[in-house]
Formats: sequence, structure tokens, C-alpha cells
Amino acid sequence: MDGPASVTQCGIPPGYSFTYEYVVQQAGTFWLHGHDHHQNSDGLRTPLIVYDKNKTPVDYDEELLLGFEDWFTESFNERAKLTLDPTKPFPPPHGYGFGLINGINGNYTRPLYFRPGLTYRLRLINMSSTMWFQLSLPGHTMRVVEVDGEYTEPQEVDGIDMSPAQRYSVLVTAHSANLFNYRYNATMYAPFIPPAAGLSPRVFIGDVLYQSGAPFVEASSSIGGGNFKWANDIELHALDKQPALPVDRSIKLVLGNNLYSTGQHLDHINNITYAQPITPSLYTALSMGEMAFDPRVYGQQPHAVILKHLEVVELVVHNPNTLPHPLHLHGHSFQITEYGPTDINVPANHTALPVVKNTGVPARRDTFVVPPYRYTKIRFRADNPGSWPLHCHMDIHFVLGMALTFIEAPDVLQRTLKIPEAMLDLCRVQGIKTWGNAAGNEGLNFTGLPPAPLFVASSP
Ligand SMILES: [Cu+2]
Repeated sequence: MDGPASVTQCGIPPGYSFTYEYVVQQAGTFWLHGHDHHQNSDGLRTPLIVYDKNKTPVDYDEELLLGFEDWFTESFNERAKLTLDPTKPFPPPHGYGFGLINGINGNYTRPLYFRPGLTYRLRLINMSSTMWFQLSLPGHTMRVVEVDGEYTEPQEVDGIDMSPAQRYSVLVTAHSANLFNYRYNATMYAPFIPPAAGLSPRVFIGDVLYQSGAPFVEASSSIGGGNFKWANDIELHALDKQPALPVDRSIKLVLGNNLYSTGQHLDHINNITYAQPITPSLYTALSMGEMAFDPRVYGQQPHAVILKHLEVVELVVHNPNTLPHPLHLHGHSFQITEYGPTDINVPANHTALPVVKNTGVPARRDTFVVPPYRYTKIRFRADNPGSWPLHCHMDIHFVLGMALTFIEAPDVLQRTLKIPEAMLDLCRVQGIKTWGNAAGNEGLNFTGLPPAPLFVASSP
């Protein structure tokens, strides 16, 4: 019931409907979105809040939601055409996105209404396809208590900085008197989009209203400057105090963008540029018997990595590029254990930042950033049999192939999982086989699957 097209199911065809039924196992701040190509970029997305069944482990009086989105005047396809054309300027005309907060132009979003003395849980969700968002409430203190659906020990910060797909909950206690009103500051930016007055970054100033008519307290300190403290996931600790897992297997992944034999510059992980199989990878895992352990049956471009049931996997993800990549792993929360400098293709004039680790009680989350010329290490236990994508959550990078597929415990899957007929029907009505290898054939016969573009090592 995870949703990604050609991974766990066939997409819902136009004019059809499908009901997702699943046991909710995790409370927290989530969102849902179309997961076929660039559907998220074109707006198929919405917040999804899961409340605790029992008492919430952090105390607050009320909660407020701020959902952040980027919005462009062109469709994804129109924008991609301009962005990927090396003869066109970057960003393309109108390429500076607009920012939406709670679904409307962020300049017109309803104020946050505070009552004196109450503690609010602000749920923050960045549903953008491309842009980062920062939030601060000058004159108030924030305490981080949740990251991507995982509670953390409360930690005081001045601001939150979210990549696409990341979420946070912060507690804010209102002042005890309602003599003044305040403002919040939401800044939309992307580390790779050049500044342009009023366009990048785009700043949205919203009201924090205690009493209408009361004077506003203007921000005295500069956001992001001096001692300003952003939330930093490597410094957070899981509330349940789960220690760093002992690693059974370490997997090195290198992110990149290179020239391929098609003449295009494509994104890749370990030189393989992702493309969807014909038969969803999960159905291949279920129907190929012993061969389900052979990564080749999933096809070359779906880039299957087979995980053994219950092994603790460490991913060491290197980013020898100038852009940060926000990577989302499906099916797991993972521990954030280390950031450090990559040793791959580093320009001579680059100043390496030091290694930072959290191998005591790390925070868990489901979307992590690999900054430029850094690596990030994460750990998780392969205790959720399935087929789970790892992919960049900037839509353009996902579309260009920065993704792979973890095939987790196919033996356990084959013993325990039965796909509902209504889900298989989504494939049948589209003439897609629900068994066999990536091409819907026996063994290693891939007739019908387009050939994988070849990696060309040296870019012109
Ligand atoms: Cu990316």
C-alpha cells in the first residue's frame, strides 16, 4: 500500500479508483503525494497527520499546521525543457517559484493565533518539489520534538530548515500576556538558485496574533546570523533512546549526474540511472521463487539491491556534486549517524567541513540531505519485507534517475504477502503482467524492456 508506480503497484489508471487499506503503525507528521514521475511537482499532494492512539508523549495544548509548497507558473514538463537546455539561462524565465503556505500564496496565509500561556505544537511540512523552506518565530523559542514522524528529545532552536519532503514538529509556548503581536518568517530558497531581489530567496512574513490591534514586536536579531541556531538532525536524540544499531553490512552509494549514451545528462546512483520496470518490482520479488534473490531479475535500471531479513544496513551516501540532494527511503525510519567530507572529485579550492557523528542515541527520520561534497551515513534494520525505493525528493532528479530499489527479504515476502485482487486489477486493465521479471517474462529474458542507457564516464 506504499504507492510508488511500478514498485509496489501499477498506477491508478485515469477514471479508476483504488482504496488503500493499511494498519497505521506510526503517529506523526506526514504527507501523501502522487508517486509517478513528476505528479508531486504538478501539485498532487496534501498533508497527512496521524494522531497518537494513546497519550502523546510530549505535552502541548493545541496544534497548528504549516504546509509549505513551491509553485511554478509552468508545468513540470515545460519547466524541465527549459532547465535542461544548456543554451537557456538558469534559472529559466519564471523559474523562480512562488511559495504556498497552507495552500495559498504565503503572503496571504491566515495568521497563527496564539492565546497567552498556551503551548502550541507547530507541525511543519515541506511538500515542495524543488525548494527548501526555513521557519523562525522571532521573540519565541522553539523546541523540536518530532522529525519525519519520529519523536525526539526536546531541543531548543531558533529556526527550522527543511529540504523537500522533510517535516518537523516544534513546541512554542506563547507569552503570558497579550500586549503585543509578533511575526513569523518563512523563507523559501534553494541552495543552487542564484539570489535575485524579491525572487530568491522569497520571504514570507506572517502574523502571530495575540490580540488584534495590539502593536507588533519587530524582529531585533537577524535570522541565520550570529548565534542563531538551526535544528540539526545529527544533534537530535530519539525520545525512545534507541541506541545506534550495530552495523552488519555497509553499502556505499555515490550520487551523480553524467552523460549517458542517449546523449542526455542523467542522474544516477553508482552510475545506474533509474527507470521503472514494466512489472512492479514487488510482484517480481513475489513471483520469481529462488531467483528473487538475483538482482538481475528486477532489470538493470530499477537497480535492485537485495537486503537480508533483519540485517542492519548502513548506507554511506556520497555527493561529489555542487547540489545538495534530499533522499527519501520508503518503508523505514533510519538513524542519522554521520556527516563527513567526501573524497570523490573534490575541487582543489573546496574547504572540507569536519566529520560530525551521533553514534550514541541518534534521531531517526525518513528523509536525509547529502550536502555538496559531503557524505551522509544512515542505519536501519531490514525488518520490513518489501520493495522500497530510495530516491532524491527533488522531482527533477527523481525523473532523471536518482533512485534505486531495495528488495528486502524476498523469502519472507513470498511466505507472508498476498496482493489484493483489486490491486492486481490496476495492472490487468492496463495490460501489465503481475508476475515475472522486470519485463514480465520468465528468467532473464527481458524482451520488451527498453535497453538501459550506458554511462559515459567523461562528460564533455
Ligand atoms: Cu537530488
